[in-house]
Amino acid sequence: MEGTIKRHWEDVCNHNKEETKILGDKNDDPICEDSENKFDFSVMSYNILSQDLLEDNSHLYKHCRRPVLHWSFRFPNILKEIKHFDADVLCLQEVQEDHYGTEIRPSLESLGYHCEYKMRTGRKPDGCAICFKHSKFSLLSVNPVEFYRRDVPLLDRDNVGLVLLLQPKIPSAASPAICVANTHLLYNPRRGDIKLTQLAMLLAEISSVAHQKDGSFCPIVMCGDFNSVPGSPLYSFIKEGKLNYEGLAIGKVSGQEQSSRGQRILSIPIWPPNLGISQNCVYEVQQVPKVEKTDSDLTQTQLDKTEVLVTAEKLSSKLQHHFSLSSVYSHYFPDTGIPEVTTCHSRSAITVDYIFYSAEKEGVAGQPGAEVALVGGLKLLARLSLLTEQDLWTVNGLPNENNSSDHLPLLAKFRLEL
Ligand code: KL2
Repeated sequence: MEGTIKRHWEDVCNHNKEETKILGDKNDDPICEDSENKFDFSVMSYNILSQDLLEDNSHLYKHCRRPVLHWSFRFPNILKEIKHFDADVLCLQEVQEDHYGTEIRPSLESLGYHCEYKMRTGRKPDGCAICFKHSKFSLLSVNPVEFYRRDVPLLDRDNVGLVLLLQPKIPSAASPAICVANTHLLYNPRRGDIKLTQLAMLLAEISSVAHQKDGSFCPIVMCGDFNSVPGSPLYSFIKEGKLNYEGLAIGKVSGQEQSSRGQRILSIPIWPPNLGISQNCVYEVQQVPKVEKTDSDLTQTQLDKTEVLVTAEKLSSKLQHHFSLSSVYSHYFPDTGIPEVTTCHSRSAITVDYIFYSAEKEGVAGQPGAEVALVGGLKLLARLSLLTEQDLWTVNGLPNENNSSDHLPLLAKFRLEL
């Protein structure tokens, strides 16, 4: 027997730390001050380890007892975990298509989830799913993203993303929509150029989905396995909203591996103009207006947009995006400085999975004690604590008897103030 690992809900509001055994108490909502006009919801991000990928990369799982690696053993555990945590939104990665059709989707539907799925391209076995509780949201739009592009030689990998626009179900008040994105970026530690471009494509799609009439964005939750570690250039770009990649080796983008022997430097720009995505990670106005129209038919706005395309995209090594994203996790244990890990097998134990969210901005008005204006965004109420590599090796690493993926599920509770 391998024993169980303890994860507890960290109450981000009042820092009350309460230990609950894994698969322990169900109703352990954080005790934050109660607000009337609010919508609370929880999100899980979980790479469930596709069985085909497990078998293709079996050298990573030599530390495991054979029986714990069978899908017939793993799936009931994964389902039990999902059922226990009972999140309102699930962002799952490495969801194998055959298992999705026969077991995963039917099981989740019977738990009250609506499921959307985007399979990887190029005959890959798995994909990303976003599932949400019928009782909490209605579906406004489904927006799959394929990172493979026949017309862009750089983009020859089959990774995907999925972006949903969800409407909170609230009896009385009006609520903005919530944009939920899920992805599994390229693994290859040496190809940071591809990873950054995949990320830019996902951000562009999120921009177009989360865009509101007044020019602002609705609240965003962006989950996934980004195959990049905390503090890496790719991670910093997500959090800071900007990145100057001049002179950066492609193997340094994700921080998965130390060595960068003989590595190419990122080219400027990283992706070609025909991708149709600007250095600000938004879709470019594609078409210069048709020739049948005379110049006098063009509005000033159209001309301005064309102008922007020509002038603003000079060879710059700077990327930007328009969101202000925070990470649910802080990636290190505050008392010891030891790293949290989200994946652990015989070759590595690192953080590569994240839940990013648009944080509520606190616009403080003038003097101390003045009313704090809370605008847009989400408030993080709580998160399920992660573990150290050492914690995980005390239960024989991942997957083990009780934890049936080589990743841990990440969980957050959010509040939308209305
Ligand atoms: O790191 V992962 O596992 O997010 O948990 O994402 C990829 C890897 C996943 C999808 O491609 O398969 C795993 N060495 C180690 N792991 C690999 C390799 C490899 N060469 N190729 C794929 N994966």
